[in-house]
Amino acid sequence: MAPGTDWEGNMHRWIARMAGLGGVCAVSFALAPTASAATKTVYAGLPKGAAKKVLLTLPRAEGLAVKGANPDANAFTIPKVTIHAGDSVQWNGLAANFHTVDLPGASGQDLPLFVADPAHLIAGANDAAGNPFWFNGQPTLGFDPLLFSATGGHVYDGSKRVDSGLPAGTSAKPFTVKFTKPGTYVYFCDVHANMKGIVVVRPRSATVPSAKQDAATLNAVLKADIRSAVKLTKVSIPADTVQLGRADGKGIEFLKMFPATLRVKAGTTVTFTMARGTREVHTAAFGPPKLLTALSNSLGGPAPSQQALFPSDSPALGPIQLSPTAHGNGFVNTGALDADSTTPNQASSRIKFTAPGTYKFICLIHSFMHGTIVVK
Ligand SMILES: [Cu+2]
Repeated sequence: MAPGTDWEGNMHRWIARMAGLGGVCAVSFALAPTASAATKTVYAGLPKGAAKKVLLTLPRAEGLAVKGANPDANAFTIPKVTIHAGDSVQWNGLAANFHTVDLPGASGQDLPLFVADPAHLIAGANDAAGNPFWFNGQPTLGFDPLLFSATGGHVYDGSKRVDSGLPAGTSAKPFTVKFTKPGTYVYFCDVHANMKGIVVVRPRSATVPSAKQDAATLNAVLKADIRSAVKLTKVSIPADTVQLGRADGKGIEFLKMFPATLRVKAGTTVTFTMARGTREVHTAAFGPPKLLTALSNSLGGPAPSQQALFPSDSPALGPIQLSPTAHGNGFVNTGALDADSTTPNQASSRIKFTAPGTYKFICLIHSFMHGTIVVK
């Protein structure tokens, strides 16, 4: 996700605060370098500098269609790195771009970002009209507590999980892991679905790419990213549809509503859909701006509002109905949407606009993503 994402900023601040309150001292690991041990760098997201600048100027170059699109890469750049046994990999950009490194050990599975807690069922969640929301009685959704600190240390042989945890503070240090045993190791980002990378560890006698070769690989990846972003500017959206962001399926994403303004006739059902292959989670939420801000802010803390994460109306009942008096104050929410088959979230949601008016909405996870439905 792009730096400046509200949710990420809030999470950073909150995790940093937790670390402070817990009295956890920062321990600096001085990995004693042996004579021949080397460290290679992998970027989580795009490296600072030239490539990022090109991506960030893309909307201007490609015209108004993607103005303010917040292009981003939910990918490890470079995706596959080859080292000698005994060498280390250093991941940069975890804090700046809000990613984790999860080397899953024998499990082979990454950790979920959200977990449902069946020991705590939702109770007392009412709308502005005083009516209970349909999701009362469901398990409470929250961030996976396993991700609030790093686990497993800084040495990996494929047997036991090593996880950076969520980055604490935007100045968090790079995460470095030493690989002791030859093998091919797949690792994940716990925040973004399908964001993964590979570390190939070769015996010391084998050859591995030189620094120059790695630099050429990085350059090629960045060029491909930019080509892909240019292609994404040309995607067209079906009628009566809002797409929450654009994605190439390989990590390049635009964080904007497409279109930002949609005009429909009263009685139209609009589909709010995630882009195919997106690694993000978004919502489309309508209602009083103060309420939406409060809901959005709650996602940066230890007790995310269930009203922010769940659909405002049971998906079993068909399209959500929106009028200025829905739920007492015009609130409706698609709830968390994603394109990840391993979560219970839907990839799209339908909202029927029954009364003329101008309806503004935001993504509660990325509150800089906003749009308007004008109903005639
Ligand atoms: Cu990520």
